[in-house]
Formats: sequence, C-alpha cells, structure tokens
Amino acid sequence: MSTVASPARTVRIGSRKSQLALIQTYWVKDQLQTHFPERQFEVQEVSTKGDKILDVALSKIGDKGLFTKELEQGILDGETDFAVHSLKDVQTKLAEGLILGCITEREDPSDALVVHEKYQNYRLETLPDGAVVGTSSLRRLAQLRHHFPKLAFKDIRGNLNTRLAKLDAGEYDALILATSGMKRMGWHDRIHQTLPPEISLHAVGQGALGIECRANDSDILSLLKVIEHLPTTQACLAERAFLRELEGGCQVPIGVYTSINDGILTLTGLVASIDGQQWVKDSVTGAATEPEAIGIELGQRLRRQGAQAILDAIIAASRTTH
Ligand code: DPM
Repeated sequence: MSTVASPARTVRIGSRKSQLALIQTYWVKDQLQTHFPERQFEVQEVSTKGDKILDVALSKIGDKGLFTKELEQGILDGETDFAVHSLKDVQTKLAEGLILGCITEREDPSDALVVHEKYQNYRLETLPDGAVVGTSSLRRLAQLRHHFPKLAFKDIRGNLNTRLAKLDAGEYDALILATSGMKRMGWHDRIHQTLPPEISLHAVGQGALGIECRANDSDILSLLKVIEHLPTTQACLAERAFLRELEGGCQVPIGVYTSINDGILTLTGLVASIDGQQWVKDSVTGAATEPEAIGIELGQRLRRQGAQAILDAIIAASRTTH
C-alpha cells in the first residue's frame, strides 16, 4: 500500500459553537475545500465570553471583542490558523499580529422584523401601542424609538434559536434581527418584513464574514484571497474606517448604509442618542478604491455635526452603570 504524503499542514479553522457560527464556518471551509481539494481543513469549536454570559445586555457587559477574544488568542497561540467571524462582531482595531485576511460576499445587510404569530397581519408601522419589541442593539433601539415612539422595547440575549423560542413563548411581540442571520439559518419564512435603510441603517459590517488570521502567515493569506469579495471588502472597509474614526465599539447607536455604482462608493452614516431624539446623519461619496478615506471623512463630518457629544454622553452613562 502506498501513501501519498500531504505536503502542506492541515488548516485549522476556529469557530464559535452557535449554529449560525458553525453554518458560516462550514460554508468557508467548503469554499476553500472546493478551491484547494488537495488541502486538509478542520474546524475547532471555541466558546467565547459572549456565548457564556447570557443574562446581561450586551451593551452593559461593555467589553471589546466579546465574541472574538478567545478565537483571536487561539490564532496567536498557533492552535488555529484563522477564525471565521460575523464581521460586525469584529472590533475595528485588531490585536497586534492579526489581520482580516479576507471579507466574503455580503448577504442582505438589512435588519428584519420577526413577529409572534398573533401579529401576522401587522407591519412594523401598524403594531399596536406598547407592543414589546426585543432587541439588545442600541442601534436598533435608537432608530426604532425615533420612528415608532409608541413601541416598547425589552432586552433580549442568547443565540438566534433561543431568541425565536422566547418570541414564540410570548415573552416578546416582535424581534428585530439581521436578515442575513435568518437567511443563513434557513429561516427565510420567518422574516416578516425587511426594514429599508430609511427606517434602520444596519451595523458596520453586517451580513459579511470577516476572516482573521496571523498577519505574517502567507500560506493562509493566499488561500483566503480566493474567497474575497471585492465590492463587499470596499464597502466594509469604508464602514469600519467610519466606526474607527468615531471610536465606536460594537455597542453604539451607529448605523450605516453603503452602495457602490460604477466604482463610486456612497457611505451613509448615522449617530443617534439611545432615546432616538438626537440624530446626526450624512453621506460621503468617493472612489471605491479609497474606501477608508471615505469612512474617515464621514466620521469627521458627523463629529463636526455633534456626533461626539452624543457618543460621549452614552459612554459616560454606561460607565456609571458598570
Ligand atoms: C452586534 C450587534 C448585534 C450582534 C449590535 C447591532 C445585535 C444584538 C441584538 C455588534 N452583534 O447590530 O447593532 O440585536 O440584540 C450578531 C448577529 C449576527 C452577527 C445577530 C443579529 C448575524 C448577522 C451578521 C449579534 N452578530 O444581528 O440579529 O452576520 O451580520
């Protein structure tokens, strides 16, 4: 019997354990396996702080890299070679020695309304006064309060499976969730309404996957290049530069929307107060080949219009509750 020696090491991929995270990770693994049939890929499941603390609102944990830190440590320690993240959960400043090796094609980045069955014939606009909407996103909260002040809001934590179970059990009348997550889980039929950008600007990076690896690992970087999606990368680099410029973490009422047409990128950004009363929104257009300059310009523009004061007040308030 002859054995064929594998010339290259097995590639180890780090993933969170939630069903959505594993669906995303196995999608990446399958793509790479198709492109590189001679290589071996294996998935290692890692539990993150964000998966363990389920009884506290995300915004109150106030920790950077809640869903990414343990995965990053695994890469730095050489236990894994790269990690697959929902890009929106990836901080704008990565740990020393790590980079985003690629960003994959974005799913629909919008937010979606999911309702309890008793509200099947309602729209977000027609939900009765005081209907209880579950979200722990300050971004969703601020925008919905702004547009629909008659609704009531309640924190919700846990993975998508847990959240839908809580909705169906009657703890909430409706939820706002990412369209992309619902679609990747195969739950298209539970999306009751997708919210247009006029109602809800999405989170920075929403709907895209970010793959994080060692900055000096040329083998892994060359593998990842084949699943990079250029327009998504340009859009997300603009969005991330905008967030970085405003020094916003993953829990701030900051929303964005990006379009690219004929090489021209338009980035719209919003900074709002949590009560939805203060509202600073603007857009910047430029060459899609210079996405970060567009993001920085938009951040500076919003700051001049009062965004910094809104964010400072939110940070000061969250410090006193920690
Ligand atoms: C971040 C936020 C949320 C997640 C904040 C925000 C939503 C929390 C909530 C940064 N991460 O969006 O303003 O609504 O209580 C998360 C989801 C996905 C990645 C789930 C979701 C899937 C979508 C994607 C949680 N992270 O937003 O419904 O891949 O972008």
